[in-house]
This record gives sequence, structure tokens and C-alpha cells, in this order.
Amino acid sequence: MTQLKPSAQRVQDAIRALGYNFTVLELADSTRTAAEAAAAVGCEVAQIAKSLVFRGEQTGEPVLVIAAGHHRVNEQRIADHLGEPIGKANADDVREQTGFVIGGVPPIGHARPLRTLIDEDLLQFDVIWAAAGHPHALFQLTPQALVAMTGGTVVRVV
Ligand code: 5CA
Repeated sequence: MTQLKPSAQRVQDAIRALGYNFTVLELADSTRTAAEAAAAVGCEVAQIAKSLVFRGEQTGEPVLVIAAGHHRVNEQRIADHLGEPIGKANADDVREQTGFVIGGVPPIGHARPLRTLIDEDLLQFDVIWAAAGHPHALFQLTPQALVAMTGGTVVRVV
């Protein structure tokens, strides 16, 4: 088996450390966007668990929203869950908070623990796919494992 890039290996290690055996795949095709990721593995865009970082405008606290690939997250809904207005994190914030670059941000294995909200629509699928550290890396998992691994709260995001 070929060696994973270091950022993908970090995700693979984090998966194992959490007690799961999902396998990180590095693909020739780009998986930078949800649409590209879905095309690369042959699933519905809705089965791509995309990781979006926001921050509370009052507390500055980051929050990770893991949304179904076809959804545009309603920031007001997230604000309602958190009890403060939120804004989208910029690329530098994303990197600082997660340790990964946009297009490869995984749901786990971050630089620091992140409060996590999970799109309820991901739970309808048997399997879903998430980014695994860089824009050509993904892993397949179950929605139940996503919830358990992240300790996230399942909410409506649209
Ligand atoms: N690897 C794919 C599928 S999992 C992926 O990571 N897709 S994603 O949608 O989760 O990541 C891209 C997301 O990063 C976009 O949906 C967008 O919310 C966010 N993003 C893209 N560009 C920026 C930017 N310049 N600043 C802040 N966030 C951005």
C-alpha cells in the first residue's frame, strides 16, 4: 500500500485512535468540493459530509458544521443553536482551528477540539464520505460513527 501524505495520515491515525477502522483513500481526481468528491467516489452529493468552520461573533468561539454536500448552511439557524451571531471563518482561521486547509478539512483529528453540529440529513444514508486531510483524500463512514466520533449535536442546518 502506498504511503499517505502526512495530512491524510494524521486523519487515518485519528480514526484509528478513536477505535474505528475506516480507510483513508487518496484519489487521482480532485475531491476539493462536494460535487467533485461525489463524482470521484460515485455517490450522491448529499452523501458528502462537508466540514465548514464558523465563529461566534461575540465569543470568537469556533464551531464546526458538518453538512450534507448539497446543502447551503443557514447561518441564522446555526446562530440560533449557539445563541450568538456567527460568521464564516476565513481560510487562515480554518487552518489555525483545524490544522487543515480548506477542501480537505476532516470531521475529526483537528488541532484542537471543536464544538460540532451535524446536519440531520446525513443520517438518512447507510454510508457517507468525508474529507481526510487534503483535497484528494476521503474516507467512507457511517452517519452513526460520524456522530459518535465527533461528539457532535445533530441539528437542522437549512
Ligand atoms: N473535500 C471536500 C468534500 S468533503 C470539501 O472539503 N468540501 S467542503 O465543502 O467541505 O469544503 C469547502 C468549503 O470550504 C466550502 O463549502 C466553503 O464553505 C469553505 N470555503 C471555501 N473557500 C473558503 C474561503 N475562502 N474562506 C472560508 N471558507 C471557504
